[in-house]
Amino acid sequence: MTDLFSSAQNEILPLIQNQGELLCLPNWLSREEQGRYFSSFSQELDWKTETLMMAGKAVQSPRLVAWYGDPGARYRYSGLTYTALPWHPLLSELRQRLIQDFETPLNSVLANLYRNGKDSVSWHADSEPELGAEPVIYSLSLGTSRFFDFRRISDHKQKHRIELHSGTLLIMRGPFQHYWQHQVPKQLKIDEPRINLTFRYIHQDAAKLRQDLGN
Ligand SMILES: O=C(O)CCC(=O)C(=O)O
Repeated sequence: MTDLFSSAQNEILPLIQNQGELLCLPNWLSREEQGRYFSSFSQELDWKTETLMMAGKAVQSPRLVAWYGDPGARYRYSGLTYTALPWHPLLSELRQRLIQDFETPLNSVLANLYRNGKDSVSWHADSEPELGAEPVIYSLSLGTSRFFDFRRISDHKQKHRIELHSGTLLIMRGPFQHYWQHQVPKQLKIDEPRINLTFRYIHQDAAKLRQDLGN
């Protein structure tokens, strides 16, 4: 496992050419902004445990989630359909900033709350059909630092680790989700919380079709 960002903490790094790009922008938010957003989101978002289907069994996710977006934004994940809540004003503010900075359409955000190091998200790719062929995911970290691992789908030995600090914006784009899975592993010594916001563009027609087909 290599730490790809150890030598260049303040640069934008296109890491994996031809297999998607992972760009890391440390300090995308100032310290004051990080504190303000973290405290509002931890208190004001509608945090819930997610029920995931694993090998035919319903299990509770080891983190809390909240899903916000434009009216009608639906997302199907692990056998369940989520309907977005109306935008929280500060999520909307961040979305506008991303749209302006990156000239990209965004209509929803999945928020994750890792209450401490026992919370995690296991290996997956953000490859649901409603995200489109080459989704661009804008992933913003707030609160305590956590590891973010990614590995090649066709060869799990090709595995890398970066550490995401508060205020960092990570962008996954191009065919990244086709070639790589990612996870936030448990870090049992950590007691502090972290919030992650993944802003996305959901193609509504694909989401509706999938819901109608029940898959
Ligand atoms: O918390 C993170 O940095 C990643 C979250 C994630 O993988 C997801 O929401 O799909």
